Amino acid sequence: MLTVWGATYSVYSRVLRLALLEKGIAHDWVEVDVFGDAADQAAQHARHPFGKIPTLDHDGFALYETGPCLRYLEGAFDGPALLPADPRTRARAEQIAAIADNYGYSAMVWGLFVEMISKPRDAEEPDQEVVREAFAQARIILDTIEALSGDGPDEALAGDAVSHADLFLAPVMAYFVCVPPARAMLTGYPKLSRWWQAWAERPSMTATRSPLEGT
Ligand SMILES: N[C@@H](CCC(=O)N[C@@H](CS)C(=O)NCC(=O)O)C(=O)O
Repeated sequence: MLTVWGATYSVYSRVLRLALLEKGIAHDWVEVDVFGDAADQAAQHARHPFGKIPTLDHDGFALYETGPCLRYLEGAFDGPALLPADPRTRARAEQIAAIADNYGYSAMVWGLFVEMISKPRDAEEPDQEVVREAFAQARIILDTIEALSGDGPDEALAGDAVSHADLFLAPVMAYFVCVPPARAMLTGYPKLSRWWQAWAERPSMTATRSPLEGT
């Protein structure tokens, strides 16, 4: 029995859900709102000392932090491999995943989507300094991933098949492209543009669409 606690608006929850869907792993999904609901926040703190989502429980084995959760699924379940076998290709996949995790989430989601889409939606002014810095970071991230990505199929940034690289970047990119100048920036990156076209229509992505996108 596998249970996952997360939110449909959450980037990291979506990364984990993409892995579950891509591997075809049956699970129970429990929606928790760690930003707006005090009871959910308290309950999530009991599962995760920092109160973050997602968390999982597999037959009594409790785990948090998205990277380790994905690596656990890789070892504990059947289904398509989401990490390449070749050590260098695997390292590349994990490197791109780490770039999306460590730099992409803060710049492309918080620095651009939240500042330029969420805040104006809530009648708040974006912080122009944060936006300027986030665009500069996004440029580095896109330059770097375009250069690191291989020449495999459109949906795979590393190797010949979908990997953790794609799973970590796709939910970040889904928010990034909601920002019109960010979407325009993406057109300057041929591999990443083809990759995003493939991922935007991928069944695991359309099944996990965030309620905050496209409104
Ligand atoms: N390092 C964590 C990051 C998870 C994370 O930041 N999740 C966000 C939602 S996408 C969250 O729970 N934020 C709530 C908060 O910061 O209070 C992981 O890999 O799972």
